[in-house]
Amino acid sequence: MKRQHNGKKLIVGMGQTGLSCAHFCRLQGWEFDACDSRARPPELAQWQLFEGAQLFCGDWQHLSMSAYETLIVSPGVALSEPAIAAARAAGVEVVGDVQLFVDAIDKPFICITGSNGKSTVTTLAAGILQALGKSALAIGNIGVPVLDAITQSLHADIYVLELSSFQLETCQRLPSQAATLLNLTADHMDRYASMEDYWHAKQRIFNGAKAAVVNLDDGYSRPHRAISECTFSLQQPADVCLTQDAGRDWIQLQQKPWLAVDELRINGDHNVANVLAALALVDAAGLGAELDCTAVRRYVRDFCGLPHRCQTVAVKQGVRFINDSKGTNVGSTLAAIDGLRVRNGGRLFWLAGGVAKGQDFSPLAQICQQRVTRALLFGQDAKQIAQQLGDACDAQIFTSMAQALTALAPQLQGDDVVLLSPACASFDQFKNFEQRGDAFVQAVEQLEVSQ
Ligand code: UMA
Ligand code: ADP
Repeated sequence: MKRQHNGKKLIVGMGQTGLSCAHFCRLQGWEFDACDSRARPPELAQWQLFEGAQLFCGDWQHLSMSAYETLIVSPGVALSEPAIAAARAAGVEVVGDVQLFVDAIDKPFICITGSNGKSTVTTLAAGILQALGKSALAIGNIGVPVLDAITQSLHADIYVLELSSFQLETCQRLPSQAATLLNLTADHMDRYASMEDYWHAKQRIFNGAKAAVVNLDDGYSRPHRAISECTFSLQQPADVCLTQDAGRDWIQLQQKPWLAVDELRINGDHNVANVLAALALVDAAGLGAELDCTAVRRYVRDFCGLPHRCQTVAVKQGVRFINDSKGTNVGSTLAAIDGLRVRNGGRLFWLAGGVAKGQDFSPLAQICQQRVTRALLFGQDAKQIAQQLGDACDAQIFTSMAQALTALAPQLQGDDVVLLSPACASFDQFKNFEQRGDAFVQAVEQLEVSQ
């Protein structure tokens, strides 16, 4: 027997995604209620403006989600939540904002996921498309809920979607022009049972894609289904790769040197890989023939990266301070340390810590042994990190990042590098990674470094 529903949607999670879903429901003329497990979500005042919507804040275990026709679940909410799982088992449809968006638009789009490099590749791909004269818009996990593009009339010829594994969990079919899973290293292990489970969520990006952009340097990047491929690699021949010409490394496109790597302003090998990925995406989306032009070359050459990603924020008495607050997992921090060039015998001091998200930090031990003079650890899981690094490098624990910097300052000398790349989420001590990065910049500004 078919269950009787009340015909309403329930928006689960009242953060920025939830709000965008509420505006979208209004636009569609759909009735909805909303719930959040926090007693007072910060955006409550905005929610109270939606007449007729019931708002349930606080413990939702007694809320009958099964009474609703559809649950529209925010990415931060796990689908394994008992109330959601029970509703699903009772036949309630469970969707997310990305599926609603994709079903509603008639414009082409490309999709990007991966453990690291998503925002950089998303920005680069949108920038390259713009340099080609398209009105391209970067949306999604990058910080703009996808449905805002509809409710706020952010029109584009082509959308570039950054998608997290959380967002992909609620996607059934994404008929993109091209999709990529850039790389996979452990992250969000508090939400997934295993790496395989995490990989399965990420692989949903290829369901319905016309073409896949594959990173030949990462085995996890290959799609689970047969699909047209455009490949990229730093290490081996691929559709978009590196080549040598006249003693210099070049980015190679369509079998020809396209731009010399030493002309790029962005730092680190991982960012060269990000450039290759963005070019491959635009190529796979059918615009490869147009890439051989000055406007795109100039854009790629001048792109200097996004804030909070391996960004030099100050040089004091020769000491370089680098903000990589967006380094929120072990894989990203590995790439950040590996890509850093410390000059003239300077030492590397590494600041890390926060919420571990179930990660194992031992894969950092080897690079710490080779490159890091001292790890300065702070926040909720500092002790766990120290234990898992073992005796790979000297490690000290502090209650806060600011305290660590203050203690370090008198020991710094010319050519030293201080890198904030926490390998952890920030929400034990900060609102988000941006606030953590800003706090680092502010603390560095006030720091006295004597020679
Ligand atoms: N909530 C509950 N119960 C829960 C969990 C969350 O009620 O068990 C509520 C919270 O109280 C809050 C709301 O859900 O009110 C928050 O929703 P959310 O966590 O889904 O976050 P949004 O504010 O909607 O932002 C989300 C993404 N956040 C997450 O996936 C955690 C943002 O990515 C994204 O930019 C935004 O949608 C727009 O698409 C941030 C992120 O940290 C940057 N992403 C992770 C990452 O990049 O590693 C995946
Ligand atoms: P995401 O959106 O996936 O978090 P970002 O582009 O914001 O990725 O970069 C986050 C951090 O990940 C950077 O600060 C850097 O330390 C690291 N990173 C960036 N690109 C790569 C890559 N291709 N491989 C490994 N690590 C990377």
